[in-house]
Amino acid sequence: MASRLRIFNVNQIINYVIHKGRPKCPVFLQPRWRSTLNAAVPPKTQSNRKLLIGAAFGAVGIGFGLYNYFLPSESKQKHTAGVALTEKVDFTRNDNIVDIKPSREISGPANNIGLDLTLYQYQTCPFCCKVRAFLEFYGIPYKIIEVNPVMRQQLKFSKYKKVPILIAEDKEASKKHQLNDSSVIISILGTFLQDVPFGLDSVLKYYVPVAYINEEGKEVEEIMNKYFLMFGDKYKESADTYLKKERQWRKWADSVFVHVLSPNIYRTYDEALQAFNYFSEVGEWEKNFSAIERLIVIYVGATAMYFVGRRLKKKHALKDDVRESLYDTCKQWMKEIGSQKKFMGGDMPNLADLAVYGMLSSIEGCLAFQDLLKNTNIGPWYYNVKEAVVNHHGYQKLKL
Ligand SMILES: N[C@@H](CCC(=O)N[C@@H](CS)C(=O)NCC(=O)O)C(=O)O
Repeated sequence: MASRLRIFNVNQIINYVIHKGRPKCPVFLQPRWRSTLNAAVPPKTQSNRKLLIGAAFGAVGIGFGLYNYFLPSESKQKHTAGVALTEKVDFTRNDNIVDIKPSREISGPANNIGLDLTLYQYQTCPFCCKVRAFLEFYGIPYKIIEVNPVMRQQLKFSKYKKVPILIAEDKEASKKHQLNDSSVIISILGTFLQDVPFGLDSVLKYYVPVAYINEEGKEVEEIMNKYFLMFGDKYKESADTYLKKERQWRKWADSVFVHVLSPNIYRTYDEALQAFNYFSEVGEWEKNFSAIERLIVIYVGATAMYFVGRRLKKKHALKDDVRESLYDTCKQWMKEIGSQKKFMGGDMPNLADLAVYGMLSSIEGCLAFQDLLKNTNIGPWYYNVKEAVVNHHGYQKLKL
């Protein structure tokens, strides 16, 4: 399954090279929060791009400069104290989406849910892998638009500039909804699949983003119940503990688990290079970049990420040997499942299983993954989830 990876921080590297480097992936790098409430960043010109590629060569020699570049500039974009809550009506509707030829189409048995889905993604982004695991598990057909991480022209229609983005076209209502953020996408679709006739419009009303100024004085926008499935009157109190645990571990995947991946795949310079060559292969960079761009991204990327990986190790207080932290985190996950159950969800993977599996699948081709299989007992669980995903076991659960 060589197809799973282009990765997280590749985007920062590429953006450093091409766009004078704004940190882009909050998972692996501390972000400078870019408000989704404000206008999009203006596109850069081709000549800028070439100049910057030239400049990037210099960056190879000054790896530390690059490393420093990724350091957050917390002082920027501060607001005065105070909290502003806003609610938006029809907030997901986007009529600016341009029809682009999909990179590929994924088929599945759940083809009668009344939605036409298009996933904007990077093949090896762990958040995108997570959404794909969910869709595949339920056998939901969808189209993929592979975003070019250099130019990102496919995201021009959107103010939100991260992936994954899912465009859900409600065929009956002829409306296109833009769903941002992997966990939000999964919760919305998860709720929708409980009761398809209820309609997507009705489900969206439960996931209203609020904009507010956080304690650091920054403007942020959030969907407060992003880990919740909204069951309405189908809610059974007996399921309370189970659901709470599912939510908790989905959140753990986003806020803990994902952070051990990056320092592990960039642990040494050789590993970083191996990872980047792997991303290049599975992300088909030969198609997306010129030969020189590809080499820059691989070598600048590997160099930079080696240093970034060290910084992230510190930031997330990982052990001196980061493999140990990877093993510990996975052991913690396996301990939570226990020896009696096949999955956290019991006989079937639940959303937490899918989240952890999806993210882990993003490093399947890296040395760190091989080491993980050798040093922990996560392998059987991982391949069981994979089997359930690939064979759309979730489809049986749907009442369509
Ligand atoms: N919380 C978001 C995080 C998404 C995210 O950080 N995506 C990164 C890729 S791993 C991204 O698109 N960064 C912007 C960029 O590369 O331009 C989610 O769960 O979807």
